[in-house]
Amino acid sequence: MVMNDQWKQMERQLKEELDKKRYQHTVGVAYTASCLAMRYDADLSKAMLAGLLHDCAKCLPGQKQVHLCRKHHIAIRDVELVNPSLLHAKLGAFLAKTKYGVDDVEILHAIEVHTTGSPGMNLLDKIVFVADYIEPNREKAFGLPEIRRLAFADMDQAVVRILHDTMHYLNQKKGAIDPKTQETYQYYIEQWNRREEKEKKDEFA
Ligand code: DGI
Ligand code: FE
Ligand code: FE
Repeated sequence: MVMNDQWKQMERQLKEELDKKRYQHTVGVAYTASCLAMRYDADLSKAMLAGLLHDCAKCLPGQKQVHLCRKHHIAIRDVELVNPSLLHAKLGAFLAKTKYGVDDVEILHAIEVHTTGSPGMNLLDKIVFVADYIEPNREKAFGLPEIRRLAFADMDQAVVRILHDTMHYLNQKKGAIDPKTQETYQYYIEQWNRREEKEKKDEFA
């Protein structure tokens, strides 16, 4: 399905829904996700589509996002009420399904968890999560060149690094940390430590 008429129609619609920078970011994430899918043998079409739609709710004003979630019975947690920008991930998954006609549950899930991540992310989730952070139009995040290289060398290490840097950024900014972000971070740090221990053990075995 890569780049067929449905794709072009989605691009047109997104161009109207998003501001120019966000649209460019969105296309950047789609292509970066496709590169990661090539590298890690994931489904190319799914990665591109999830990347293209991941921020489809991002440019709606916060209060509108809250309103739409309530209207469609999408649960809002306290931290999301204080930071409605966190809502664009789950609202994005809802719009991807209802407005853009995507019914693939894996794509919808990757969109839903793209901001906080989630413990036990599958490959597609990780691809979108990482592509969102490293796509070529992103410039501000610290240490990007290294994370970009890492993303294509060792996906799990890139995930840990992104979560670590995001936590650091949120702590410095004194932004409310979503318990889900914290939980994801904890999960991947523990997984990483286990992997390192095992590698050490194997080395001396
Ligand atoms: O939508 P994008 O800007 O492309 O990227 P995103 O959906 O990952 O959102 C990025 C922002 O979300 C970034 O500034 C970090 C922030 N974020 C991630 N986890 C949390 C968070 N913000 C708050 N307040 N709390 C979190 O736990
Ligand atoms: Fe986003
Ligand atoms: Fe994004």
